[in-house]
Amino acid sequence: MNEKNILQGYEYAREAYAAIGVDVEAAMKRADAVPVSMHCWQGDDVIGFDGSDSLTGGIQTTGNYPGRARNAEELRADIDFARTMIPGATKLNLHASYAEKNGKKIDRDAYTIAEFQNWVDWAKANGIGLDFNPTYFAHPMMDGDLSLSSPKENVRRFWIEHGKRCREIGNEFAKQLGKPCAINYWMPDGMKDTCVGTRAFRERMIASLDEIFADKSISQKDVPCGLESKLFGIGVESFTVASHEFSLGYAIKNGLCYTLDAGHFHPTEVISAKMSAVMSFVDQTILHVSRPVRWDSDHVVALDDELQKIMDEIIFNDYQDRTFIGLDYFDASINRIACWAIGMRNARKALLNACLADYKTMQTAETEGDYTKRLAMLEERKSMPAGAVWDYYCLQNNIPVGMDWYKQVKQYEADVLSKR
Ligand code: RNT
Ligand code: ZN
Repeated sequence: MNEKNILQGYEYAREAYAAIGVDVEAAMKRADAVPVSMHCWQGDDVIGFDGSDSLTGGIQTTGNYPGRARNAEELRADIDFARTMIPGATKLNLHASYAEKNGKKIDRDAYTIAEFQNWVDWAKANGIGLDFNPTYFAHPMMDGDLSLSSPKENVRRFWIEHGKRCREIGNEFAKQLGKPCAINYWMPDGMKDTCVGTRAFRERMIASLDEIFADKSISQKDVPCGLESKLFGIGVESFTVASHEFSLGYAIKNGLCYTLDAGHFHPTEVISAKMSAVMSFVDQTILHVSRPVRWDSDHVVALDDELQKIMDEIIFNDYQDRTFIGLDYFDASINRIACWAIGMRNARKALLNACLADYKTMQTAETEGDYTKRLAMLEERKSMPAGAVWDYYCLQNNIPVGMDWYKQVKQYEADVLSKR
């Protein structure tokens, strides 16, 4: 689209929003400042670089589109390129399995900042913060799909040490980058078939977590840690140790964050409906914005009603300083860099659209019991020219408008990805 048309569209949009009392410049500024954490694992099908060649833990990447990043250099180059198509405050969400061991014989229970220093240097050069995740899957020390709750003492010990190392590493990230490092603890622990000793698994999980979070010299302010719940995984269908009630309960009791993943509930449940309930009892939440299609399929985040509702909940309730927004999906059936561009742009579009809503007037109508006005405003909002504001916002930030980014992805595919 040419610049003249974008500017004309923006003029019209600015006036249309001004007519309903919305300051478009202020909305763009507010949306722009909210960080969205981009998940590194979309770029290589969640394989990582610390020795595994397949995925376990009940999660699955499907598809075999060419061009997967095979090492940290390739992944960083792909992320650099993806970021040229994504406006706004961005963080990178790293998994411990993306350690660079440089030939050193070292395992996950002993990782230090040294294995991640390249990532920190890269983040520093790009002026962005890092978030982090211990990797409790795809490793020979997993006891099937059990880690922190395994009946085997040596298995638990290994993974407890891993959990501790990750807090230490996250603390270093925060120190070196001057930005908090949110760490998400997700353990796939569970059973394919009926568990008859559920209490023991949960007690072992609690004891392990207690050890991991015992060191209070690492502050929840610099290194906010969260527990992610899950309903079930592939091959882990009947029992999940860190279920919703378990993870939320542990988080509340121990002053941790709770992590809501959009794909980790029954198909008719949505996390947008849970956010203010959870926020009533925890200081902060981590979000894994994903798109479950019939199951926890981790499809690329689309600009659908639920994504909009998630962002509305954050903005309308003023939760942006208490919510760590991250994306979590992995699609290997289409261009992986396009997956990042599409999902991240959608998250940012929904954020911008939330900031463009005249929600204060709607809230007043609601308080006054004028539900007719509330619905009328909600519906009129859907055909407001938010797209024209988005295009202008991208233009201003030197980010491709419309399908322009796709041409660049195809070029990168021809020049870089096809040669892998
Ligand atoms: C799995 C969880 C978890 C992972 C990532 C890779 O169901 O959602 O967050 O997707 O940690
Ligand atoms: Zn998740």
